[in-house]
Amino acid sequence: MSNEEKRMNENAKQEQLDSFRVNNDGKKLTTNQGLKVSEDEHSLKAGVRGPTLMEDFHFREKMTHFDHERIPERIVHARGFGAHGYFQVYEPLTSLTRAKFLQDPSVKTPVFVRFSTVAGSRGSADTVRDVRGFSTKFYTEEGNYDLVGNNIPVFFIQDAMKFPDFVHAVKPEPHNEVPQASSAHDTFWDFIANNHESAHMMMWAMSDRALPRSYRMMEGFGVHTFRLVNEEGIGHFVKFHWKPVLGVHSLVWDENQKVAGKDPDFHRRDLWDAIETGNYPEYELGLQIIKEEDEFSFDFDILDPTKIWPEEIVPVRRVGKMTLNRNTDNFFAETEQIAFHPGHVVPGIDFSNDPLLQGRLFSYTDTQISRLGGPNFAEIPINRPVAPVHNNQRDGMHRMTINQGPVSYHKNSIAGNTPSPASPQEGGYQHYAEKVEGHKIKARSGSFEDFYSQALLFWNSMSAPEKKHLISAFQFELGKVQRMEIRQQVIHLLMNIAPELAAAVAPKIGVQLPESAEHPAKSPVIESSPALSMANTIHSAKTRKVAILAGDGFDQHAITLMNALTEAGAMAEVVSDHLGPVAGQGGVSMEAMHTFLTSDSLLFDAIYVAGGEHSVQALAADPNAAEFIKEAYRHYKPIGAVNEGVSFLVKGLGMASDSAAASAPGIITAASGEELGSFAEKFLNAVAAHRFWDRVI
Ligand code: HDD
Repeated sequence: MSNEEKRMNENAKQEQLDSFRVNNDGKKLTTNQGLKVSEDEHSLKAGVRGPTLMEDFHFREKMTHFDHERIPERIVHARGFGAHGYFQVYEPLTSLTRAKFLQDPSVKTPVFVRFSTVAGSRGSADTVRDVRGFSTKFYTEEGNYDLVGNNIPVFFIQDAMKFPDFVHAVKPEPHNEVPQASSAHDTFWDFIANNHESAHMMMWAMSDRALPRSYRMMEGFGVHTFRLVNEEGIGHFVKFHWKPVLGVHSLVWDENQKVAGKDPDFHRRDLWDAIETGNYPEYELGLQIIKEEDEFSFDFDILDPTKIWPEEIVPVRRVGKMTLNRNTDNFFAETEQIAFHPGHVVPGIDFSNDPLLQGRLFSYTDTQISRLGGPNFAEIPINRPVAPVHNNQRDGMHRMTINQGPVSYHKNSIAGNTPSPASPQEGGYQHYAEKVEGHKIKARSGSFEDFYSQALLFWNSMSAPEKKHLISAFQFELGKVQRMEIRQQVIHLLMNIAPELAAAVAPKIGVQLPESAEHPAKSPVIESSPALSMANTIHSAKTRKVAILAGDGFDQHAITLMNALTEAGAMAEVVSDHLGPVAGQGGVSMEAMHTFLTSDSLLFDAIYVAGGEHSVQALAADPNAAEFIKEAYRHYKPIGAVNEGVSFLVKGLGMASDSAAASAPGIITAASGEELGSFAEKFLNAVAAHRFWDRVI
């Protein structure tokens, strides 16, 4: 198969990467020059106790390489995790776009996705309150297309000119580099207080959306308005969405903070494990489309990146699905070296005049040049398109290709004027011929000035528990702000959005509640948007992690439940007082992967306490076992127990009786034959419900 034919294939990218993959298993150790070395533990010395000799080229090479192993981390989104997969469109989108990868449902376009946090450094914890990056590189037959988005559909600022200011404010403060990966500090809130265009985004960032349960359970958004252009040159405004098949789910704040200590790699481990176990993460691609002639039909400016297009007004059409099915071979080579750029487009996808987007188009190449060490980063294996590359660019640091012949300029006669530009019919990219007129001016359109109404729409759309979480997020974050004036200013901002919210936060952070709002929010375009609330998402037990608490002597119901969980696609893992086989009644056995010391309730979605007198005695002997239940209860998670396990649960939670436990939300117990018969179904329903917010904590 020629290279040109290969690129049509779902595995085209993997086949290309194969030629760069190296496996050292069973091989002899060599230098970078291919020379076999006979010794790798001692430097060459003049006498065993004598000085090391300069001529030890192996030592010099090994040490020099080590000395230069680090590259600058990304200025934002430094911590991330990636995986390979593919994308398939459901039906041809010919009427909207000429992009080839959006035409043929039988074509699987290879992708690489990188998820990230924004503010923290490369070694920071996964579970912090932050926006998550959601970047996708489609290796299409027409070249790479990058959709560089976030898990929140709006942004903090409206013009890229302010991006360095915003990032300086949210990053650790420069004098002492504190705090790490957190917006709960003075400079961030000082920025918010003085830049009210952030109001809407700040509501999202304080909501549970900023605490995802898993990268597999987050939405993704292209944020900006882009353009789709069809074969006839007709354009439509578009917003891109990723909709996770498992629904959108979050952790609770207390859990989020503690997981950062118990397992700082929580999200990357979750994604890695899901792919390794064949539970491939899936996301549907959604499009919101606005016709060119309707550009001014809305009470928000469609170019403003701090605004959503409410889904109830502009519905999301699901047009395809992305599946992530392969982990990386090497984190650095793939996840760290991948370089995204919102300006990597293919014919049929174009830009809008969103001033944030336009500024991004400059920043991404610029940053890769210092991060990846020169202008040839597109030649790094993970960044190479599967489409062939032919141009007159030459030389520079780390050039990989060997371009033949004397011609490196256009126009030429030596090579018959090739490589030659392609006409649009031949696949050449043609910019959308938008007519623009205007005076040069450093200013912002008045149509971008409504900062509060969509922030209010977001507030109005939250369920009661989500509102409660938002209030405590503001109390926490502002509670960490040292300067009283900043806390006060933010309350003035909240008054503009929702006085009810301001009133709930002000007394807890020691500032005055103003009598009225300075700029009360206009009524939002619709009263509330159900699509914004996570209460309305998909609920499923699939891939949920259930801890089976059991010691030797557990009763056989645990096996029945494990089977039911596995059948429903949930993940059951045994936690015991010892690792290895745990012996149950009647000769059954389960394998404990964790002990109460090596694991924690925080790392599971639900808990089941097995029956069996000896088993329960073993649990009672370890105070950490009772902690499992208490913590799960405080985090609103489902807890199940059967037979003798019920009394362990009742005692652990300090409840008055078995019946009090059985009537508490999200607690499923069974002791009689009939109850045991229906337990698995009830417990699975509880696992699928995820959290029981009406529980009294
Ligand atoms: Fe950005 C990285 C998403 C605004 C400048 N950005 C970066 C990444 C994501 C986003 C997901 C990580 C890519 C990866 O995984 O490697 N950025 C966004 C979104 C924005 C946004 C959704 C607003 C809608 N960004 C934005 C602006 C600028 C930048 C306004 C500057 C003008 N972003 C960068 C950057 C980064 C970056 C400095 C750092 C590392 C990189 O590009 O490759 O160029």
